[in-house]
Amino acid sequence: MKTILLAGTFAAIAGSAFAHATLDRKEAEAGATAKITLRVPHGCAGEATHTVRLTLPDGFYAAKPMPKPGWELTTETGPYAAAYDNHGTEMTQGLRQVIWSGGQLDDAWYDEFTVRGTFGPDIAPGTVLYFPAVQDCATGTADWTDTSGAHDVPNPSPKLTIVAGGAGHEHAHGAAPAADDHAAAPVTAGSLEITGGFSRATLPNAPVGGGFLTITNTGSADDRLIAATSDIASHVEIHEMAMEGDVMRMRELSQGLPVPAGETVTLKPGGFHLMFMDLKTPLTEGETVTVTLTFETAGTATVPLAVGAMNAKGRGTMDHNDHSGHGTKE
Ligand SMILES: [Cu+2]
Repeated sequence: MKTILLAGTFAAIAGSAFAHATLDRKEAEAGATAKITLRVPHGCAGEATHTVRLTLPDGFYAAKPMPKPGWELTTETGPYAAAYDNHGTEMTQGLRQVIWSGGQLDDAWYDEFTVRGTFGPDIAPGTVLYFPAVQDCATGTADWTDTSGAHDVPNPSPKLTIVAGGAGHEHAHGAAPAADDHAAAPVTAGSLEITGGFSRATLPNAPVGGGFLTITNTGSADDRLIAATSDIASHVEIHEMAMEGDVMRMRELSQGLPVPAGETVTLKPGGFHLMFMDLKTPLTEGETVTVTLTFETAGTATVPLAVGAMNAKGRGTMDHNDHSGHGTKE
């Protein structure tokens, strides 16, 4: 996968009698996870700012605000206009507004307010995303909420322009690349057979990744996946997707994942999955990583995961190739 370069062209702000509140970046890559920082250059007509409210646009998801010493952080969440796929998890809602309050930012001072999030992979290059902001002062406000895009309005909203992503998400619906045949062979542990292991490429600064595979219990006793470890992550969790109200969310299976006798359990995007927490290194398409699974009865099994595209739906060799020489027979 190509290296992601966040194309930051930090052009000088066009001259204006009073500096506006702006973002520190003019552009962001579709599909990239990045920080956006609101720059607050002055107060409300001379007054000190005690509250800063920043509204996040559709297209900027899985966002997290950065707390600031001396300011109380509150947030508002709400539905997204469209759902996002977050390492196999469907995200339909999230952070929509961040409020830093209780501060004291003198008119003569300058400060920055930061949120980190991901830009939707399917946003067309050239799309402008607006991050409207309002400063509250003792008696007045400074509002930066005009999203018309017009020049010379007194209160332009902070904004940035989406540029094409470099992560190759456009080969969206492909499967993981064909890894070497050895990696595609099933791994066995006791009466368990594990096949089709794959993962998905991540952006360079992604905190988590997903792992997917199929476990078949050919025996006559139930078993249970109780733990997983990997060199690529500080720890690995076993997750499921579940509906909470009408929102699909992931949660950890604290009791592990049952693998009943004679049945096949599939870990796949949108369903059960392994979650690599605190990734130590980005996952790169075409590489193979390993995860060691621990089962209650069968013991441990170390399974290769072929890293596919960021939205790979399966392992290439399992989905498309007729591997008559390799498969469940070995
Ligand atoms: Cu998860």
